[in-house]
Amino acid sequence: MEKNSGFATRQIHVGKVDIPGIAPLATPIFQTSTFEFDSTAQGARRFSGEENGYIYTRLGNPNIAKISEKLASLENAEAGMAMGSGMGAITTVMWTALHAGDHLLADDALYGCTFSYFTHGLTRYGVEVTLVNFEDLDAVKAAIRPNTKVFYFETPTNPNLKLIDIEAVAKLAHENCPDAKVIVDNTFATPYLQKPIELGADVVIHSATKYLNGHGDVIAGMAVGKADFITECSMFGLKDMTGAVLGPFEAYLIDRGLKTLDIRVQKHCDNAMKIARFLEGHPMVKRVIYPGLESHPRHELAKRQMKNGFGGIITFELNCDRERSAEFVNSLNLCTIAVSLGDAETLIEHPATMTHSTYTPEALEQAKIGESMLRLSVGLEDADDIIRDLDECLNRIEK
Ligand code: LCS
Repeated sequence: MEKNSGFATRQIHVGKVDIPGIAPLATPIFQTSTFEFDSTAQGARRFSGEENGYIYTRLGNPNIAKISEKLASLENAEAGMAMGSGMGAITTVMWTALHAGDHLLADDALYGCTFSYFTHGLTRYGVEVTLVNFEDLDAVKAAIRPNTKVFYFETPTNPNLKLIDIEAVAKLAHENCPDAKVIVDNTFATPYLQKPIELGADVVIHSATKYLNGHGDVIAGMAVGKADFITECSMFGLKDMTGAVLGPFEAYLIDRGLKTLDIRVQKHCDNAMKIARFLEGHPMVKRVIYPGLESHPRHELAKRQMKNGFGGIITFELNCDRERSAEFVNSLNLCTIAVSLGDAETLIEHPATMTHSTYTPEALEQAKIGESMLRLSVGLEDADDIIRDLDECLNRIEK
């Protein structure tokens, strides 16, 4: 494969594992916990790093190495790694980047368990944590401390689809804190829509459970960045701190999912655009948040920062009380009530009582995560069928 191959070619071909004498098209699953050494001397050489080669699956495995190299290529990063969940990726990276006494500055709208890990977890180990609205660069600047070591945010944010200007935050962070890391959770956008490393971020994190795998059958996490830092995350953060290793079978499924990432995400975006417009025009809908709509407060940033489309997630609020809003959700047929996102099936959930139930009412208010917001992860079904389901159930509660 040529070095300058396009995205689609790379999502299929990067990281090919050669097995002399067999040459299978698909990479077999290396379902093994450990690897044989031909002698004690070879074992010692592998452990000391004198000789390359596999040792033990927590330290490396061909299926995991393949998807790590592939995602690094798709994100235009030097190196990548995979972990047993998105939370495993976040904890591994943060426990590598931060020490007691350091300060973490993060956006206030985060996936609920990330919020909980930062505010209840890291603070127990002497890390100072401040959450501010990263849309407001003056607020970010004012919150910087001499010990700020990590700037962390999602964009678009879960669940309220706030957009953070990656380039502007990275510039501000690096100018004011030269040794701090800018870490972006790119789960909602995927590298097909947005490449934070090209915009100045140091590390990109994914819940690979979502679009990267795309089929709702795997829990996984990934991270990419500079080779030195990813090696430290791998050989200290993952190996010694979290042990959040990904299984070879899960890595195989992610490799398979990645082969169709661009066409899946494109269809999620096309469907979401149609559905967002439908919702915006329905009298029972009070507000629709979707980066592709002109009504999104940062639509211009979305056009600049996200390529090919605006993602598959729509957040909306209805013109009714919580009880009728729940009635609407409960009556849906095609749309399934479930957390997670980025799957072939359209999923709907209520963030305030589900994915973001870790937030206090005050923190929800600060992060502008409305108690009545519904989050729709638009699937790959026919957009007209999803719209029909939403329309029938909206009309039913309107009466
Ligand atoms: N980052 C983001 C932006 C997420 O949405 C999630 C999970 C994670 C990290 C953690 O990844 P995991 O450990 O689950 O692989 N988000 C979920 C959600 O919104 N619904 O269910 C899970």
